[in-house]
Amino acid sequence: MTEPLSCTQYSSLIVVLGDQLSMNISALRAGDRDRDTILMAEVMEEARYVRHHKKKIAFVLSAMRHFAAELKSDGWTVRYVQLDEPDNTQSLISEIARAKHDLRIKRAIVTEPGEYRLVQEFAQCEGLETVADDRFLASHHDFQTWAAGRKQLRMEYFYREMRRKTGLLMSDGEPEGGRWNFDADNRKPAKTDFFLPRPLEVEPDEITRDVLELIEARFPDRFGKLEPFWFAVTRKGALAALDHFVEHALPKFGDYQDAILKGAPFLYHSVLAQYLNVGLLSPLEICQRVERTYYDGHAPLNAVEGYIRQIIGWREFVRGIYWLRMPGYTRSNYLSAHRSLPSFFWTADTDMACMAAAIVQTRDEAYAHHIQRLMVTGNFALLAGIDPVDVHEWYLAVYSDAYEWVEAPNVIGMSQFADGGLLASKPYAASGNYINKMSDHCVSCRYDVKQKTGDGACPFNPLYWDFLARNANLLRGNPRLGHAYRTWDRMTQEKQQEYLNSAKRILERL
Ligand code: FAD
Ligand code: DLZ
Ligand code: SF4
Repeated sequence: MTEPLSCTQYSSLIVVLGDQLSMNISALRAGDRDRDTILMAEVMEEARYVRHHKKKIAFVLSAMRHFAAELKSDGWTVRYVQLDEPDNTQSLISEIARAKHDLRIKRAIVTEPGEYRLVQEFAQCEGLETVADDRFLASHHDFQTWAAGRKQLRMEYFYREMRRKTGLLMSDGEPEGGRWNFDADNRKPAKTDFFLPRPLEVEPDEITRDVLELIEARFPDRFGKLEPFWFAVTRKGALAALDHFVEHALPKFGDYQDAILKGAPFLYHSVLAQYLNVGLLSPLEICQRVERTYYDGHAPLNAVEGYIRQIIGWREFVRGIYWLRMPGYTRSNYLSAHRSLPSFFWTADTDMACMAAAIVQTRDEAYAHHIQRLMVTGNFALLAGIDPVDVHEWYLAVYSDAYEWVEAPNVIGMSQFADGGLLASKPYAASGNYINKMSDHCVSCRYDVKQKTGDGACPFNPLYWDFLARNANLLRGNPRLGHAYRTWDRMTQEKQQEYLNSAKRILERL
């Protein structure tokens, strides 16, 4: 005889992951707060699939604990499994199974995870339904439709669609100010006498202090400095960080978004990606808040347009590319780069001042701004021919905002050109001259940025030409590299050989 169905057998388990901390997330909308139970689980498997920075793990766990408390005070029943609980099975799949068994629930619902590996794992899980993650402006279907039949996928055109769709900075169907993109006004190098705002810093409360203790005890050998820990861990805190950015940094965001300045890890950047990527803020609310400052006369159009483009343009575009090309995208290696990641990416033990600064700041803050990621550490890895898988794993581990859907296209596509130009129209390769123009690091570097070859030369100089020569068969035809290859071709053979010999010595020392 079968047992009569108890009331709980009709209820559902609503699974909320560590980067799904939004009160209106689709899985919660599909649930019933009077009948269903929410599951949130801290598990080693999520902390282990790459060796995340201590601050990143602390941020996610503390934000999860705060979110669970908010759900409870909102009337939900929450089963929250802490990392150190003795019965914790330490994987999401097995925690879902354990909760279903304990609560005698047959059906579980989760919003689609942001990483392909979990989508695959969840697909094997009986009785687990996935609902779309609609916290983005473009659904998978929207992006596929946009991409279908296009020879080239370029962010700029996708971005225009998103402007039209959202109405952001649109006036009578035309872009505000008569242009879609004001980047030409946005390439100023920073100056040392700037007054520089810092992002909003939040004092850790008791919940966060408990998490910090846990992380120090359980992950003592992980990369990264845990304290001072100042990230916001609630929606309220994240909204305050948004207000702070808009008031103090946004007006100069555009002018200096490509600059690098010693001792200024944040410059005029927003430092909001970690909040946005776990769902404490939504892309549209950020953009609407930022847009308002333009119409209120508080920030210029080049700053506001530039900022909105990063979110409704780049962020949505890279997500589209990720889901379009997974699985397989993270193993792309168009340039056949196979060198291992040098250990100084973890220790910062290098005489290259720009690299050391970016890595130290990454260790201390779990943050580096876009140009450091792209034109310093990323550029070095590209020029040195580091295996894109190594580079991808490093970036996924070290930044508090890193999740594969956004990190991988930026690393594999934009920074390492490992997808052969699907995402970027040319490799972001540059010699020391670019870093010198945009930063103040070179003046105090052991290397001479003006010296082209030899022991004291800035390593980016010979590596740049070595990169172009090494990959000529794949890159020479790229129209955006025409000028560089013409310069290379005009050099004497002796000069070319000097570059190649210098680069060889640097690469051997790695
Ligand atoms: P801001 O400079 O203030 O920019 C505003 C917002 O725009 C960001 O918060 C972010 O949400 C969005 N944004 C800007 N550029 C991009 C971009 N290229 N792709 C997606 N969103 C963008 N971003 C991540 O969120 N996670 C990552 O793991 C990540 N890895 C990166 C790796 C490399 C090699 C590169 C070149 C870029 C990477 N980015 C990543 C994009 C960008 O560098 C970060 O979003 C940004 O530095 C986060 O700091 P911020 O919040 O101060 O951004
Ligand atoms: C990043 C992270 C970490 C460190 N820990 C957890 C965790 O214990 N539990 C959880 O639900 N999520 C965690 N996350 C976020 C997940 O890794 C993230 O949801 C997936 O990578 C999908 O994007
Ligand atoms: Fe970096 Fe070269 Fe400048 Fe040194 S000289 S800071 S290595 S670009």
